Formats: sequence, C-alpha cells, structure tokens
Amino acid sequence: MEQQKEMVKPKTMDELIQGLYRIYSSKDIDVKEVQDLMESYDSNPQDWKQYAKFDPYRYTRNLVDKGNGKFNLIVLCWGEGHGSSIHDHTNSHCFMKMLQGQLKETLFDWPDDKSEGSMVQRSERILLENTVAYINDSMGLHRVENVSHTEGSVSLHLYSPPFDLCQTFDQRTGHKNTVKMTFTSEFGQKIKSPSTASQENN
Ligand code: 2CO
Ligand code: FE2
Repeated sequence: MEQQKEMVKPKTMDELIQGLYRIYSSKDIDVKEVQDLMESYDSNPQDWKQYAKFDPYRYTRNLVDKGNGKFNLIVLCWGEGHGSSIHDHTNSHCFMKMLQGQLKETLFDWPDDKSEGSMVQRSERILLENTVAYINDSMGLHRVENVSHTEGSVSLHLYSPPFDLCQTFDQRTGHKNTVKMTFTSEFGQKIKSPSTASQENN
C-alpha cells in the first residue's frame, strides 16, 4: 500500500519553501504532492512583496530560491496586458501558483514539423488566486497573459529541473526560436545583467 504522505499546511512562504525542500530531498517526486502543498499556502503579500518587481513594458522574473539545485522558485509579475509568447518548458516540470490577481492560460498543440501554418489552440482557462496550474512538454505548449486592464498579477513558479533556455513559437507559422530567460532580480536584489545594461545605453 502506498505510504500516506502527511502534509503540513504552510503558514508562510518560508514554510512553503521548507516543505518543497522536504519533497525534493527524495528522488521520486509526486507531482500531486507538490501541487497540493503549493495550493495549501494562502498567499500573503507580506511574504513575497520583496520579490514583486514590476516593469512597465513586460512581465518580470524574480528568483526566490535555487532549491539546492533541484528546482528554481521564481516570482513572476505581470502588469496589465502583459503576456508571454507561446513556449515550451525544456523537459522540466512547471508549477504555477497564483499569488495575486488572475492569469489566462491558453494551451496549444506542438506544431507539426512538416506542416506550415497556424498553431492549434486546444483550450483556455482563467487561473484564480491561490490555485496551482501544472504543465510539462508532454501536455503541450502554453501562452500566459494578464488580461486585466486594472490589476497586476503575481504568480509563483517552480521549475524542476531548473532551466534558462526555452523555445518560443510563432502562432501564425509554428516557427520556433530558442530564447534565454533572464531574471530582473535575485533574492530580492535587482540585477543589472550585461544585456540590460546595453539596452539602457541604447
Ligand atoms: N514559463 C514562463 C517563464 O518562466 C512563464 S509561463 O508559466 O510557465 O517565463
Ligand atoms: Fe510557461
């Protein structure tokens, strides 16, 4: 019989992170256990506001924890109307917990290598505060957007194993590009990457 896993409801984001370290100390990871733990944390802005650094033009990625090399925990801040491209998750598991506001997630099939043309949209849903979405490459691709005109959204993402390259897809043609994903801040401190610095000089 499968051993019953006892889950302690995390009272803070630090306790959530401790719980994630406990789960990822084992070599067999149960996706449902990670999802349930993240869902059981009630978002409190006091816990994560130090990581929530918005940009006027695009969504930001703010590294919270490197999970002992097993996972990256990242706070994403989506201003009004901000959205991602259609992208994959580089053979990693992706958990996305809503900390504030809502996001729209649109799922797409992987484009057929042979056929040119518009990508097939499979489904869409609205992710509500405190819920946790999960995706991996076997489930398809997604686009994530804050469609609100009045409210910023904040989400907490766990990627395991960590990755910093992903593929983005053109919806009209299915053509793909590899892109490097960067952080706006790490551990609450804004970082000035060479690419950001050169952009600032332009
Ligand atoms: N994967 C995107 C990123 O890390 C965000 S969409 O949710 O997985 O930038
Ligand atoms: Fe994603």
